[in-house]
Amino acid sequence: MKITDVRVVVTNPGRNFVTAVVETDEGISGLGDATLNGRELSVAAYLSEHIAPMLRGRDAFAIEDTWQLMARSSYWRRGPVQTAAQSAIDMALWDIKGKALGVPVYQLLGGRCRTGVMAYTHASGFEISEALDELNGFIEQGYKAVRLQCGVPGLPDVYGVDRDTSVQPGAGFERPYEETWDTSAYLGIAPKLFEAARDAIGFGTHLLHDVHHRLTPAEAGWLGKRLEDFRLFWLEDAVPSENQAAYRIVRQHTTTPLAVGEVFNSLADCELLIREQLIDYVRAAAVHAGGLTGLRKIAAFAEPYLVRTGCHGAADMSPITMSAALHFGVSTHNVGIQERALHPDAANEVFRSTYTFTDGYLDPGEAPGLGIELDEDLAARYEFERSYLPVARLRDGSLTNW
Ligand code: GCO
Ligand code: MG
Repeated sequence: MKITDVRVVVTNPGRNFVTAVVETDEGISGLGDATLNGRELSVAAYLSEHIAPMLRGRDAFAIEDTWQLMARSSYWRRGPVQTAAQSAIDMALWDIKGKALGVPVYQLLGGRCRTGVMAYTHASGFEISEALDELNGFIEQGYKAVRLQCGVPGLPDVYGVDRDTSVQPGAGFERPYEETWDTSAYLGIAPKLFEAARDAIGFGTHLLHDVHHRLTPAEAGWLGKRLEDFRLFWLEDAVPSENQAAYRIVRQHTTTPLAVGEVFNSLADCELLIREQLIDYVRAAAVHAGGLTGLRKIAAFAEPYLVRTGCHGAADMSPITMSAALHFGVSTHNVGIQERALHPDAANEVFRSTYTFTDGYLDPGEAPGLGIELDEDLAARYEFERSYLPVARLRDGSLTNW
């Protein structure tokens, strides 16, 4: 079976998504997610200008070889744009192979080794009481794990709080929206949030928390230590991970489990973190870490170091990435958890999926391939809208990580 074309579909059913549609001479096509939030069109151009011409005429079943070709032929390897394009093609080729052989992709990855993938979703509120109300609502819906965020006194906007995360942040802004960040105020409130949560719900539900790359190693060690008694499932992105060795400091100071990696593009980004067992969960996602092939390489490396996966599952990746994560999730032994943020209804109409959520666990379903259908006519009705993620400034006006 030969690849005849790679088409790129850009659509905005509530938020922007970029999809690669790989076509073959046997009439089977495959779908891959190429969405890079805030820089979407760079990947669309990379795919149509640089990847599509190279792939026409190639064997659609040669997934590993095509993956290597995309990585090595770029010479300037890795990076989010190149990797998102590579990831989309990789997912689409797994989708094609599953459809051609009449099996769900998880069968190609080794078959089931668990009955479902535990999901976590996001509860938040500016006030701790509001966050706890949301938390209780998700527990009633069956969630076994919930990420919990609350407002920071004195700050009008805080990452992860009271935003409808299904819609595009910053949509309609000509420039990135600017927030203010205050580490000291945050460190004052975060332990209170988890103390209140454990008082309210006990220890029957896993709690997670995302610091979103904001702290120094010493601050992160302090926070992790303060949170130990509340037994978090994980503390995410406590410090920026460009300096992987910085996690040695965090690790020395706390036994709170650590998760990193939604921005990783390759094993090289987390090799030291995993090899020195500085983290407990790697957050790499199929769309940004080389597709299913890239994700599997990271997971296989992590397994003997007892590092598990917890793939990024924010709403800014399309349902194709979620489906890929679930095929990976039921067939890969060291999968720990899967993030689940709901997509807007319009996105679920454009991308019709077969995955299900039952009593806290996600399942990819039994449809051949990835189990996603793209309604291209409907997609064409939702035009791309340029938007930016926010940025943050400290009180002295200098930029910091958002
Ligand atoms: C998460 C992430 C997201 C990111 C977003 C950026 O843990 O889900 O931190 O909320 O901010 O994916 O595009
Ligand atoms: Mg995160």
